[in-house]
This record gives sequence, structure tokens and C-alpha cells, in this order.
Amino acid sequence: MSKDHQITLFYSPQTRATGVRVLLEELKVPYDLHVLNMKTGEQRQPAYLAINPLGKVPAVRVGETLITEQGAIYLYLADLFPEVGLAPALSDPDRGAYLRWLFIYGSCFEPAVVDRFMKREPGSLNETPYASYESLIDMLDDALKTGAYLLGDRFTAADLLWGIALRWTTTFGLVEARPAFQAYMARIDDRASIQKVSAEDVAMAAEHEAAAALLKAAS
Ligand SMILES: N[C@@H](CCC(=O)N[C@@H](CS)C(=O)NCC(=O)O)C(=O)O
Repeated sequence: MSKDHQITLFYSPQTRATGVRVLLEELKVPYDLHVLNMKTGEQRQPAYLAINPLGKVPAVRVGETLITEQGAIYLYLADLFPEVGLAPALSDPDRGAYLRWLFIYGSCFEPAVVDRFMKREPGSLNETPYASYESLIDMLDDALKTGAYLLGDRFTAADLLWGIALRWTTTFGLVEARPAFQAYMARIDDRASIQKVSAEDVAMAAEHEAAAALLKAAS
């Protein structure tokens, strides 16, 4: 267990790394931010490619353990601090639904949303990893109609992943803002952790834009 080790989050504002920072705030643990300016391409420099050869954030280092991919990071961090209660334990009957939602996110939801964003024909029900966009979104809608959170009354790390993702996908018109989604997003947005990180992201993103503009002007 590497819980006592230093936690470093490789980060860019207003990206998929934002949710991981929110999770760390919810866990109330100290962490270092290693900020990458994507506007100047720092994520594609050799130093960061040594952390994640795909050049994507988030990545997290806990002691000597390096983790990439949102689902894996949420799973690891929430399990590392069980006392906070953001992850059902292995013996808890809710563990199955929790893992399911964490994995559906990366295995089904993101591919479905990216197909829509790229205006790609997704293929038949048995060709896609997510059956159809409609069935996936209906499944999410059904879950959120019956409870405040994905696991009913219980708030977990999976809700941070999904709540934040629904916010950006509905904002970009990739997912329709159904009433259950709106109520869910409002509940998640209300959390102090999100408000703090979002406000800091706005300032950091503006700094990154300015640095990129300076670089461009100098070249
Ligand atoms: N599969 C990755 C995707 C991460 C990802 O797409 N991150 C974007 C930011 S939202 C990124 O790092 N883009 C930088 C680039 O491609 O240059 C995950 O789920 O963690």
C-alpha cells in the first residue's frame, strides 16, 4: 500500500484531468500538481511521453506507482482511502455496480460520444462496444431516474467521473440534457470541490492561452 507516498497529478485545466483533481479534493489528501500547458504542446514533449506514451492527461504517480486512464485512476485513488467512503469495498454488494459504471464510462460512453463528435457511423449493434448510443443513454437515464446517484442514495467516485463528463458532453451538445441528467449534474456541480477546481481551472486556462499567444508572437 503506497498511501503514505507523495501523490502527483499530471494535469491540464479544463480536461479529463479536472475530475481527478476534484476527486483528490474530495479525498482531502495532499497532492502536487504537475501542470502541462497543452496549448504549447507540453504533453507531446519527451519528458511527459515518458510518463504517458499516449501524451494524454490525467496521469497520477503515487510513490512508485504510475497510473494512467481515468477509470483506473478513480478506482485506485478511491480504494487507497477507504475511510472516505467513495468506493464500495470488495465485499460490498454495491461493488459490482460501482465497477460497472466506472468501466462503462471508458469502454462504452467515451467511444459512443467520440463517434458522435466525429460524425462517424457507429456500425451495427454487434459491431460497436456500446450497442447503440440510444440504449446506452437510456440505461444511464434509467439509473439516474431511480436515485440521486448511480448507486441510488450513495455518492461514490463514479459520480464525479460521470457528473463531470455529462456536464461537458451536454454543453457540447453530444448528449441531450434529459431532466434526470440535469438534476444529477446540478447535484454534482454543487459540491465545493468542483466549484474550487473549476474556478482555478478558468484562471489556469487563461494563463496557458496567454503563454501560447506569447510563444506564437515570438516565433
Ligand atoms: N483515455 C484517456 C483519454 C485522456 C484524454 O483524452 N485526455 C486529453 C485531455 S481531455 C488529452 O490529454 N489530450 C492531449 C492531446 O491529445 O494532445 C483517459 O480516459 O484518461
